[in-house]
Amino acid sequence: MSRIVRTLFIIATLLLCVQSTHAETLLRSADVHPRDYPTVQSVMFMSERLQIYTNGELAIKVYPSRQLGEEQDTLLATMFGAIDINRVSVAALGNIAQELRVLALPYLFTDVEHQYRVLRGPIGDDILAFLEPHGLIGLAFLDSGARSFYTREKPIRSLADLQGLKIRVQNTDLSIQMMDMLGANATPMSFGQVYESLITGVIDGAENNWPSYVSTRHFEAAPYYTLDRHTMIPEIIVMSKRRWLQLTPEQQVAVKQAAREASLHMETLWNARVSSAREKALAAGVTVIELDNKTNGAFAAAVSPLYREYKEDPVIANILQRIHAQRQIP
Ligand code: BDP
Repeated sequence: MSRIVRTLFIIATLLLCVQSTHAETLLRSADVHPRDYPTVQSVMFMSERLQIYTNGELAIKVYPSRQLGEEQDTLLATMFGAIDINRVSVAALGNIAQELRVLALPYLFTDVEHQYRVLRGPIGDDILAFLEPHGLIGLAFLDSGARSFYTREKPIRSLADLQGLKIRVQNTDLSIQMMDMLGANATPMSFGQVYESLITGVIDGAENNWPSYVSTRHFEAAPYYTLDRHTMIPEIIVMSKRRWLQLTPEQQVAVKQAAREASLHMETLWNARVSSAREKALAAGVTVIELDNKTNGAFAAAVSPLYREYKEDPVIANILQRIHAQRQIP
């Protein structure tokens, strides 16, 4: 089924459901991850808070495991108003609101504290606001750790090892450009296709964080995990602006508050999941490779031209400058 047909199908199905249920109290939320994954658990937590704050007027039903489709498809449906809430990777949103690509730039954050200072403060709020002209309300960011490479046949210990490897990337221009600069052969595809592509050898590797690497069982097919941590692209909870405008001002406040609390709760869920995912992978015999400073430096240097290019956009240049100013605790 083509992407457009699939999206129209989702929209039609959901619009039918809207008529037959008490949709004003039940917000539908999409996620590609399974029920026990921290992002799904975090939106479920948001639902609990929301029910409390609205005296049961609003609740969220999460559809996990790509039940409503891949991220790009469900995002379109969210913009149309057929899906109310969506938890996606910020990378997927960079295709819709260009300004958000800034958060997908490699080696942007020095550590997770730097990322929290940016995302939980005024810079984060300004970035969320870029979504509104595109029919989406940015509610909150969620942890997603760092993305690193994993490969099927041989470990990546240096840039030389990466040359010419077919690496699955998220479907964005930025990730394709980044792989080109690193010398890999970028192969964009949706998240749901990666496992089979690894098993069949259509790709040599992919890149993701610990929890995704393990929950998708990619580690079974690609047992070499190189912790180069090239990006720290956060997750995000967005809401359809069409549905948002149907809420009362009090309900809007409650939705934002519940999302903010879900975002803080996610930190605990995330850290626990990173540890358990790592243990599971190690127990299964995954080889973990840490790069030395020199090799890390070579990776970062290879992708640094991206910054020159992105800084040509004055809006992105300004956000970048503000993000860099948060490297040290102000
Ligand atoms: C995971 C994100 C998910 C993305 C996926 C991907 O949580 O939203 O769809 O990466 O690589 O880390 O597509």
